[in-house]
Amino acid sequence: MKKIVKVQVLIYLFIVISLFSACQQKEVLKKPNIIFIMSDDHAYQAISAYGHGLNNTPNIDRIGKEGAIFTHGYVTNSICAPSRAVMLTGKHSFVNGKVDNLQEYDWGQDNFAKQLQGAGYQTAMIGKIHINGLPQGFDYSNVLPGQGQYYNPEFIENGIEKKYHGYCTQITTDIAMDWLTNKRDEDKPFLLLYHQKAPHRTWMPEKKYLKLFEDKNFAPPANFFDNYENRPVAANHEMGVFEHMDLVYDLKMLDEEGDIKTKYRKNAQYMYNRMDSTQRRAWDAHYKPIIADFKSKGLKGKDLALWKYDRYMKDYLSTIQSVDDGVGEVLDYLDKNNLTENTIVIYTSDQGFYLGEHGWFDKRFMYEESFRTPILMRYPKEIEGNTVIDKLVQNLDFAPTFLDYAGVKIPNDIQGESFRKLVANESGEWRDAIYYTYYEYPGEHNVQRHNGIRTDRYKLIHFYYDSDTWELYDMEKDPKEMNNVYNDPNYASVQKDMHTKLVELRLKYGDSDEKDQENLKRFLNAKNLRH
Ligand code: SGN
Ligand code: CA
Repeated sequence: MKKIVKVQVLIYLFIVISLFSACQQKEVLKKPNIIFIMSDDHAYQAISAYGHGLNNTPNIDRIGKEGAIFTHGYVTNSICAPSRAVMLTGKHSFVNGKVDNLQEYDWGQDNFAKQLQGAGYQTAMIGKIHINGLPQGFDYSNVLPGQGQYYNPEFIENGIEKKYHGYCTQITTDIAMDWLTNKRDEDKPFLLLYHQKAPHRTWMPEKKYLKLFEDKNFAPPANFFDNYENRPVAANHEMGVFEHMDLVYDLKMLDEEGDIKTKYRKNAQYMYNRMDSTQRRAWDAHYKPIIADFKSKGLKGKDLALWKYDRYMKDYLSTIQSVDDGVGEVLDYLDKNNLTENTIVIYTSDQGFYLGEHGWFDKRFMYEESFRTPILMRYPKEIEGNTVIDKLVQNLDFAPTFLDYAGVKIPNDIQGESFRKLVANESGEWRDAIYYTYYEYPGEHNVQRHNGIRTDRYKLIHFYYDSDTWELYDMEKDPKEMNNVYNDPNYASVQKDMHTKLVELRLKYGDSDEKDQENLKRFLNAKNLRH
């Protein structure tokens, strides 16, 4: 008798435990999946949902239409690897240590993927990460080494290098689709980082889009011929479409005769040589007539500047079309597999980019076009279609936002804030200013070290190192930042308030001149090691 009771109790216990773990399993499964799409150097001006009229990106736009679009999304440090480190850790560069593209990133530190893994998520990192070492926090990784290549790229799959044949953007999408279709564990919520190399320099289009913009003529923005009055640091740039964009390397004028001799011709030849004969045939069929036409014209001065701008836009925007196609494939997959409802999809870039504003390409400066970054987000369960978020959000906020949705406690040392309440249209407090730092100087494109803050209305920038220059902009009256009012007596009180806020934010985030000196030393060391 006693024995029977014992067995009954055991069976009862077994049932309770099984039910409990089944419930837990269900709870875990209810957690939203997350697809975090990031491209490299994708200017918000080149997403049709932002309304600049340059191109059409129906799939990226769809994310915002069925969810939210952020009009004031910013980075904390407008350069690739640091931006990714901020995104992973939710901490400013001077806290996570990856202050520039050169220094090593410590994968041993915490990141949101590790946290989600711990909470039962299956995690994958696919595409460009631009951080050395095996990505940690991911069950599967297949990433480009460094900047990666547009044609026939190498990838590192779980630590092992492989060469792929084809076009990088499509390959990255194929790997992501393969992971979703064949490697995904349907009993777990998932986190997928699907990160494109495009539209990074040197903007090499996919065969099918080589001619996409050939009938269009792109006129540059109104401040293309900026004279940098009152902005001496900006005047020292090395990122001019006219002065610094390489005809052969950037603009594909690799003539067979070798008449066009430029600084980076060799690099262009290397990238051309990577293509197979079929790829080269398509490439040549497109560019050879353009090269011949260009050589026959002998353009100079303003005409040459306008020609360069037009070619830049044609190539840059073509590479984006392939990125948009990939987004479409992923969204379709979610629809077909009944995953749309429970999956958060974010589209963003590692920073913004200049499309001729101030005469530039590249990024780095705290001026709006590179400080700002596109953010679109869909999560049908909590976000209504066509939501517009105009609050100041930063890439610092991704990590805590994802943890918030996954029901994971946000660690106290994370510096960003979850924007879940913003997109759910809930009222409540939100920050009124954001902090920015940039360090990579002396370096490519010659952008001085600087930091600063932005509020809704104003922006204060401090350039330091071998200059000590302050700039203040009234973003309402001067959205293109052409008029530095730092010394304008009418802005004396604004200037004072902004200084106070800058001190407050530096204190809040733990930045200081001492930290800066340390970072400078480490940067110069890393630079020496490279040379
Ligand atoms: C490369 C580019 C630069 C670019 C940096 C950083 N030159 O060095 O134009 O600013 O990357 O870009 S290139 O000759 O290699 O194309 S980042 O996105 O990786 O930060
Ligand atoms: Ca970038």
